[in-house]
Amino acid sequence: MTGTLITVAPTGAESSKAAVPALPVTIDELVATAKECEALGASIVHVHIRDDAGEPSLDQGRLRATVSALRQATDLIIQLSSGGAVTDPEAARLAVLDAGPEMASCTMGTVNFGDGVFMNRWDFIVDLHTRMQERGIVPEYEIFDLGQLTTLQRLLGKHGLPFGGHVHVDLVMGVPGGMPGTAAALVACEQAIRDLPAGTTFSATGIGRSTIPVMLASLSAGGHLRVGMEDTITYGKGQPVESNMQLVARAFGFAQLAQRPPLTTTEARELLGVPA
Ligand code: KMH
Ligand code: ZN
Repeated sequence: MTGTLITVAPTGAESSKAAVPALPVTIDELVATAKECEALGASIVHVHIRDDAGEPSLDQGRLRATVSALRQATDLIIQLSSGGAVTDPEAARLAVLDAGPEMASCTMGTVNFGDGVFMNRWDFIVDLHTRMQERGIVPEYEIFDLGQLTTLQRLLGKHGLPFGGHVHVDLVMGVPGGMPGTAAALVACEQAIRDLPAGTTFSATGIGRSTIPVMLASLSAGGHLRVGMEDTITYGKGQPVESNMQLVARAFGFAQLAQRPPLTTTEARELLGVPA
């Protein structure tokens, strides 16, 4: 087994700064967080941005400024979210690719998302995948439910491999409306991933209290880790997360225990087919 890819997802689109004061929402906060998480073993940063009021945003100028600031300050692989918030229109989500990230997320289907609906029509998925192929952006295929792996198989069969040729998926488990964050569900996904192109890799994240079971199951099954305050704002019972660094440090410790130490950013680029 290889070492462990650690992705940090520091902000997301769901929590408010008022409710979670430690959430990084400004560019300066995001860059400071990214630098510290890189030093602790993260190799990818999954980015959602906020506006001046701290609300989720897909503003093109701010996306570009964020990519540039992260690139200057870190060697992390910059992965922009094309998922945004459940209220974001498709055109704005497609335009995220114009900001020039190395990677972007690409969700494989519609899913109930708490009280909302995270819409991902087939034609929209094809559009995202094709534009990423054309622009040299490596996708991370986001999987919220088992059947979305079948959709990915169909996508690759009809529209070809992603830029770089390597397929990497992220299992987002425990969203109310999606698959549960359990070892059993993770193993079912790992079995289905065997039907994808040889060498396909996966990472996994468990929302809320499923974060630890999913981390342990993923490491055991040969998968990688995504952690961060996008997914987890409670460190343990009655204990709010203090910072993204606290979550990356825990993931680092688990990876060491599993004898799969974190990959460097250079190793992560090699694994994922992201140009240096
Ligand atoms: N915020 C969710 C609605 C992604 O980043 O691509 C979608 C999401 C997935 O977080
Ligand atoms: Zn996201």
